[in-house]
Amino acid sequence: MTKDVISIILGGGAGTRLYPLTRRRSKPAVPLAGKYRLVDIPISNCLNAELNRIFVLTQFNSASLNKHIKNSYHFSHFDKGFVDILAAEQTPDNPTWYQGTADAVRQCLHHVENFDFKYVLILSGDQLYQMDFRDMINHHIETGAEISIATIPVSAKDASDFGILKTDNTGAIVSFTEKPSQEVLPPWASEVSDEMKGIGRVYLASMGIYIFSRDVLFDMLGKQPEAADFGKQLIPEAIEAKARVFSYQYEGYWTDIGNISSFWEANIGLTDDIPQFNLFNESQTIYSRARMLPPAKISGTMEKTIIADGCIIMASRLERCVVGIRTRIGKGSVVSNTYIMGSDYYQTLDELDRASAEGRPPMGIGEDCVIDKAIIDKNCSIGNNVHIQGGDHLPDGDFEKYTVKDGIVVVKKGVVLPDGFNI
Ligand code: ADQ
Ligand code: ADP
Repeated sequence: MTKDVISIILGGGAGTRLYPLTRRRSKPAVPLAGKYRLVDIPISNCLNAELNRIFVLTQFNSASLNKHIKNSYHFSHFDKGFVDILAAEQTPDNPTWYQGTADAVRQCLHHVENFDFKYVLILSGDQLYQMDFRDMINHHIETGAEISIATIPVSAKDASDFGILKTDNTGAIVSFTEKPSQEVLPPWASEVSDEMKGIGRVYLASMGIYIFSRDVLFDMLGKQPEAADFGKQLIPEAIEAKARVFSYQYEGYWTDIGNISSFWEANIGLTDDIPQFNLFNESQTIYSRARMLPPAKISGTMEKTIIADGCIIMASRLERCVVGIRTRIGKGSVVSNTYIMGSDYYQTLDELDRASAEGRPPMGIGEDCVIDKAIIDKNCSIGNNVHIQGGDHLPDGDFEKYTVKDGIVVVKKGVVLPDGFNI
C-alpha cells in the first residue's frame, strides 16, 4: 500500500511569521533542534512509514534548501525513492506564484501526474510530531474515503487558529469552518475521549494533513481553478458537495511551529526531562544531513541542555538551552532559555587573527555574557559582556541586528554584537 502513495510537503509561502529566521532562507530550511531543518520532520515521518516518493513545495528555491536535500536524502539505485523540491515557477499558462496551499499543489500536478500512485498525502512543513502515516492510509482505505483529514482535539483558546470540524458517528466529516472566531465557537464542540474532555480539548481541529484519492484530487483542483487554499475553500466545498471526507483522529504530541514563539517553545521544550517530542526514539528516527563533526568539548554547569556535535563550550552555566552544531561559548557566560543555532563552519586561525586585528569578536558567544530567552541564528559573532534579556517587558520590533517578537529576542544570522552590547 505504501507504494501507492506520493507525498507532497507544503514547504511554505513567504514565511513572514518566522521572520527574521526566513530572511535569507526558505522556511523548510530553518534549523531545528541544533542539527536538523524543519523539513526533516515531515520527510522523516514519511520515510519511517516507508513512503519514499516525496515532493517539497516551496515559494523560494533557496540554495540552502537545495543543498540540504541534496546532501541528506540519497536512495539506492534499486529503490524508486526521491525527495524533490518544486519551487514556484512561471510557465506560459501560469505567470503567478503559488496563491495558497491548494494552488501550490495544483501548479505542481504536471510534475506528479506521470507517476504511478493511488493516493496523495499532503503535509504541512512547519509542524513537530511523529505519526505513522500507514495507520492513516489504512483508515482512508477502510472507510472508503475520498479525502481524509488528520484531526486532533484542541481547547477553545487554540481553536480559532485551526480549521474546526464535526463528524457523524461513522467519522465522516459533516461540517467544517476555517479558523472560527471565539464568539461562534461553542456549537462546534465535539464528543471526544474523557481524557481530552477532562483537559478542555473538545474541538476537533484539522492538522492540515490530508490524504486524497488520486482522481478526487485531480478532479477537484481542475474543476475549482479559483480555490487557492485547502482550508479556506477546497475542503469546505468538498464537504458541502457531499464528498466522502473522513476524520482520522490523532491524540499524540503535535504542534504547529509556524511562528517565533511556538518555534522557540518547541525547541526549548526538547530540554524537558521527558520531552513531548522524542528525539531518542529509534523507531522514529529524525533524518538529516550526516556531518563528520568532532565530539563536543564542554566545561561549566549544564542544566537541562541539549548540545550538538562539534561545540566548544567553556561557559559558566547553561540552563534550558539547545546548542547547535559548532557553537563556541566563552568563559564566564551564563545562557538560559535560549536556542543557539550554531555555525556553518569553523573559523581558521588566520580568520581569527584577522577578526581580532579588526576588533571583531570571533564567531560564537564571547566571555561573561548573560543571555536569556533568545534565539541566536547561525554564524553570529557575539562579543564579551553582551547582555540579552528577553521577556514581556520588551515591545515587538525589528532592528538592524535583531528582532523582538512576543518577548523573544531573535539575533539575525551572521551579525556581530560588539563587546558590551545590551538588549
Ligand atoms: P494554516 O497553517 O494557517 O492552516 P497555511 O498558512 O495555508 O494554513 O499553511 C499550511 C502549510 O502550507 C504550512 O506549512 C505553510 O507553510 C504551507 N504553505 C502556505 N502557503 C504556501 C504556498 N503558497 N506554497 C507552499 N506552501 C505553502 C492549515 C489549515 C487548517 C489547519 C491548520 C493546521 O488550513 O485548517 O487547522 O493548517 O496547522
Ligand atoms: P542556512 O543555515 O542559512 O540555511 P546555508 O545552508 O545556506 O545556511 O549555508 C550553510 C553552508 O554554507 C554550509 O554547508 C557551510 O559549509 C557553508 N559555508 C558558509 N560560509 C562558509 C565559510 N565562510 N566557509 C566555509 N563554508 C561556509
